[in-house]
Amino acid sequence: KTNFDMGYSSTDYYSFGAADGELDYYFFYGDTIADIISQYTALTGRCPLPQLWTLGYHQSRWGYSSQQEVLDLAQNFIDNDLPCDVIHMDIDYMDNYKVFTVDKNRFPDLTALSDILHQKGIRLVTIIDPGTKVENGYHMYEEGIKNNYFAQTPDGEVYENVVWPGDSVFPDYTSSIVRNWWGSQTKFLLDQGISGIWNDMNEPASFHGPLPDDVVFPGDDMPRQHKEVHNVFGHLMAKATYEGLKQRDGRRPFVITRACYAGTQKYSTAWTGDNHSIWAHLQMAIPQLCNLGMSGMSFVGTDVGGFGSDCTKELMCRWVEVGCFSPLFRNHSAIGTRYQEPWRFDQETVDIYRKAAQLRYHLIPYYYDLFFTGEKTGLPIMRSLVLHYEKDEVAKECNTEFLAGPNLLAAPVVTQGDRKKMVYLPAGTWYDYWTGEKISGDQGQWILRDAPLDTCPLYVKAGAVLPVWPKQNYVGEKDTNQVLMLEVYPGEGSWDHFQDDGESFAYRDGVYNQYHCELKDGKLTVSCVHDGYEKHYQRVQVHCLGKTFEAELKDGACCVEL
Ligand code: MIG
Repeated sequence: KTNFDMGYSSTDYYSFGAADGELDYYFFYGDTIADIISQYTALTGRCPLPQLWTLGYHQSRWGYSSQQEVLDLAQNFIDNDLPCDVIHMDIDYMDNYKVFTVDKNRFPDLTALSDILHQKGIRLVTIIDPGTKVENGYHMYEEGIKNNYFAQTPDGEVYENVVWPGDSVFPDYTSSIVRNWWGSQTKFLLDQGISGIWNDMNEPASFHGPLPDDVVFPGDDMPRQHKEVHNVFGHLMAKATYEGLKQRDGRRPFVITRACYAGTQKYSTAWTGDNHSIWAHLQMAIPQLCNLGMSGMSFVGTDVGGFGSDCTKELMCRWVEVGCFSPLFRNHSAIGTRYQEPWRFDQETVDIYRKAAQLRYHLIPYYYDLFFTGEKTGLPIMRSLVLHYEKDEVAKECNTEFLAGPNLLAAPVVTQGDRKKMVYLPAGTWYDYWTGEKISGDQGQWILRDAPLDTCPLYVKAGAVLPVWPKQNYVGEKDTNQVLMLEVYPGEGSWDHFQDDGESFAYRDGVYNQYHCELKDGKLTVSCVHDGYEKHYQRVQVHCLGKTFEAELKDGACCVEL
């Protein structure tokens, strides 16, 4: 049990401590915030490159509860010309909330469902909770009981609490044997075409009060009490899931978890849990996600639109304008609340939603590059201004805007009723993404920008080279390996763009191409500095403030005069 007192008892000092046992201290020294993040993630691990499709749009709700409902949902995205890569299935797909089972009445043929969706470019992710139903004849319960896989009372009985399935037991993920067993269950879902796993309730949550401190996790002959295990329970469940998927599927696993700890970035993405459809929670999303990023968790998102309470049209539009920049882009809402698919509001909402989602798909190659380099540096995708402008006093306090990588600055409206936004631009030259207007300043400056409901003010740094995609409604809809599309903003700068198969671990053995782009003296040069992947771009298409330039790539290189 740990406590942090950050200026509560006194503004003169911070303190932290833990009950029982000794603390291990690690000190990081560096000149910049980026240095410190790099060192911290060298110790705790870095977010691995995800599969490309995971950067697309995810639609979720508790609870889509029949095969037909999921099919209709997918069709609505297609009919509304809205991009979508993933549909998440919440607890209602399970038979009586029993993990690694499917309710045959509601989902008579999950394999057929995922096949049909795959043809439309849509994948399924299913939820899994740790709480395992107490029921004789249920394979998870029986195997776990036979092998002592569950947490115990101090007297050595199996510990029970109540969660969704009713009386439930809790797997001991501190044991490598239990993690392997749990991981092996992913086969059941993979065999039915499931593309990723969503881990929920892994604090662990329980309905009849929290697990007592003295519940025992036997481990690999290393019994520990709940009070010692609690903080890493979700982390270890994510690890079990990641490794299970990796062994069986081979591709880069997609896991999303609610509970995590230092280092969970190695195994899983995370969402920020049960927020509400209120403006305060949209406002909070920005510092929350930026702080997670600074703590090594790069691949994170909020429930877009808010989980609890009823979302309004205006809030939905503003939330998607933040969500489209968050690394994990998922709309999710709770049972009993207003439905939150964009067409549940009105046509204007659908159009605004489409604009934001299309922008996201446009920028996926830029995001993918950020993940590619992030695996080496530990730097997050979504960044507080202070990460790049440390000496800027306004940047230190700025929670109403954020950077996506080093070159994009998003200043979304997060206040009800506002149709203008006070935007802070740090020193330097910026371009308005929507109008191309150039704004320069030797010092940071505040500007007032019109921000009608369909517009998230967005700025690009001078010298930026942004790799982009043509319009796609799902990742892989078009062949994007022929033409390298770049959006370029006058100035000096460079960018490294990566091309690989977007799903396997082969990039770790050098199976990727790296194109170094250099922008200087009105010229853009592109050169392939690592040639390891069989597909190569044939041409480069450069967009620069309304003008388009095309060039052939010869031996992976070209030079474009702008
Ligand atoms: O007790 O699975 O945070 O995303 O929809 C609620 C149902 C359990 C909590 C998760 C939420 C999910 C819900 N779960």
